Amino acid sequence: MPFQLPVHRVCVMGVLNVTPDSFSDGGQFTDPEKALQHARNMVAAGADIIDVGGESTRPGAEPVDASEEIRRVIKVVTTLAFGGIAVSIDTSKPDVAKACLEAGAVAVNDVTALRDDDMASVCARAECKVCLMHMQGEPRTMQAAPTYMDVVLEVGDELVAAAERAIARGVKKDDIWIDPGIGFGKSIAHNLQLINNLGEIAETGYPVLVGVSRKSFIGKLLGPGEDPLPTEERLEGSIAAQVIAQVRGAKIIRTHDVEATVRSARIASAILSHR
Ligand code: HH2
Repeated sequence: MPFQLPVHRVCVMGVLNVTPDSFSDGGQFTDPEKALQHARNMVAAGADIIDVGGESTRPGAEPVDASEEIRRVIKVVTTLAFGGIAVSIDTSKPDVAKACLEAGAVAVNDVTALRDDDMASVCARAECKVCLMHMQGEPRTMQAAPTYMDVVLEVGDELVAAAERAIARGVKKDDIWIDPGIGFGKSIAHNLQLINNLGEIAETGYPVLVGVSRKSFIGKLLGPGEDPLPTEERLEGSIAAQVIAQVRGAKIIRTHDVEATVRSARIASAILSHR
């Protein structure tokens, strides 16, 4: 069954990292049974789709090869998909995407916006949803000195160009989501500008996905002092950022904290529906 976004509310994407080193939940779900239980809990709390990741993208993370990434994710993807849960695979590697789509995943979430040429044909063949995320540089070095003349304009233009490249390679326009890539080659000010001006990116017509959950700009803004607030204390900050993103037109919210996200999104929607 092709995955469809809900019509009258935002779509909530629950994050499931089966990695040893993800920035906020690394090592918690490397045991497939624990991962499956966590995914089921997120669905029970209202997640529409589960984003399974087998390689951390945090700055400085060790890259893994495709066979190790497949080994990490495949049992979880297969079991969830077989159980009727919509699964997205968070990968930049065509072999990983292909294995997971064959196992029943309905979406590919690529933080490199299909930089690898083979990704587009894998996605086109599967007719899955494809999330194209913006990143300046690559994870190892992206936070060194992110530079833009006009971050909102440049990110929007580059995402539209990535979407057009994907369409030229056979991906259907209706299957594309775009994502400004909060924290991926962005300073704190860039992140804040992107969230506050998300409407300009939403105007492109592609559904916009936003991932702010527990990200470092929230920790740094909340301090105390020079020390960032730890990841497990970033819920309120994440919700504030998500609600602004929703008000500005985000259609999909990627989150580690599904229940709080679903509840806050419902209240935001209720308010927004009373002009
Ligand atoms: N953020 C992360 C990973 N994948 N995909 C999209 N589309 N948008 C995002 O903002 C995004 C993403 C980073 O978060 P997480 O998966 O929790 O961490 P890690 O990359 O360390 O596994």
